[in-house]
Amino acid sequence: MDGISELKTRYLAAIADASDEAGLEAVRLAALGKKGEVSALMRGLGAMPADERQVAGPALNGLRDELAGALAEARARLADSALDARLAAEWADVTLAPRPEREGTIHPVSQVMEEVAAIFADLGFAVAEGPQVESDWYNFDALNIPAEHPARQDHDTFYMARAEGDNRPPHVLRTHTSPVQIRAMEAQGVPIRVIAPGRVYRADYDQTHTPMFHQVEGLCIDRDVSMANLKWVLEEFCRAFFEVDGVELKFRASHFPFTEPSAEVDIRCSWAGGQLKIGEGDSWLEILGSGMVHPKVLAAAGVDPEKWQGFAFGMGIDRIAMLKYGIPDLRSFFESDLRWLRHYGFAALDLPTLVAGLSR
Ligand code: 2NL
Repeated sequence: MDGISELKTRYLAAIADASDEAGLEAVRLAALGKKGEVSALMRGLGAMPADERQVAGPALNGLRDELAGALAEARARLADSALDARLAAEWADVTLAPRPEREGTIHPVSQVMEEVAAIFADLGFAVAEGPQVESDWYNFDALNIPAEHPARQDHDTFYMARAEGDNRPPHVLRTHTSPVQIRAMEAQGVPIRVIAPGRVYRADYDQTHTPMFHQVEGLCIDRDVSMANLKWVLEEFCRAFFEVDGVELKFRASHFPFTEPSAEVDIRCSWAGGQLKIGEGDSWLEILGSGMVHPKVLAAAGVDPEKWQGFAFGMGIDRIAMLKYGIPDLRSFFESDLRWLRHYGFAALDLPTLVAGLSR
C-alpha cells in the first residue's frame, strides 16, 4: 500500500520535527484526530470490498499504532528536554552565603537581672526562685506583716479566687520575692546567702508603678552579720552596677515590718541639664530598702534568732534599669519596648524596619 507508506513516512518525519508539545499535538490531530487523515481512511474501510478490506484494515491499524507509539515517545522526549532547559535556566547556587537575618535581642529587664545576678555571684550570693502564686503565709505572715496591715488589703494585692464554699485564706500573686527567701531558709537552712530575682504584682498603675514589675531581694544570714556588712555589700553592688568608683550611699532610717532596724538607701546623683548622672552632684536618689532581718521573720522560717542574724534588702529591677539606662517612664516596658531596644542600639528592630519586613 503506497498511500499508507507515504502517510507513515510523512507523519513520522513531522513527529520527529515537532519542536514543542503544541506542535506535536497539531501533528497528532492531523493524523489521528477525529478529522485526521488516518481516521478518514479507517472510516473508508466499511465501504471497501471484503478482500481489499482484509489487506487495508490491518495495515491502517498498524499505521495508527505506530504513529501513536511515535507520538508518545516524542512527547516524552520533549518533556525531558523542557525539564533540562528549566533546570539549566533556574539553577540555585546552594553555596551562596544567606542574607543576614534580623536578630531578636535580650530584653533590658532580663539583661539587668543577669547583670545583678553576676555581681552578687561575685559576692557569694546564689540565686533562688519560687512560685509567683503564694500562700498568704509565705507572702505576709512569715514576714511579720499582720492581717490588719494595709498591704494586705484587696485594694493593693491581687487575691486568687477560691471555689464557692472554700473558706481557706486565698492565695495571692506575690507582692515581693521575700517569700522565696523564707522558702530558701527552710529548704537550705543557715548560714545562707541568696538573691531572689523575679516578677512581683501589686494593684497599681501610674507613671512610676505597673501591676507587674520585677524585684530582686537579697538575704545574708550568719552568726555575726551586721549593718556594716550590709553597707559594704550594697556599696560594692552599686559600684559594679552603675559603673562608678567613688559611689556614695546614704542610709536613711525607715520602717519595714520584716526588718529592724530598717533603712532606705539613697545614691548620690546629679540632674544637670535634665540628665541623670549617678555618683556625682548634690542630689540623692532612693534606690532600695534594707535592714536587719526581724527576729520574728527568722523564727517563722525555722531559724533560731538567738543564734543567727543577718541583713536583707530589696530593690525594683525595672527602676534600677531605668536609672542606669535613662528611661523616664516605667510604662515604656509594657507599651513601647522599641524605645528600649533603640537605646541598646538595635535599630534593626525599630518600627519602620519591622513594617517594611512584614509587607515584603
Ligand atoms: C523595697 C524594700 C526590702 C527586704 C526587702 C526581706 C526579706 C526577708 C527578710 C527580711 Cl526573707 N527582709 N526583704 C528587706 C528590706 C527591704 O525591700 O523597697 N523593695 C523594693
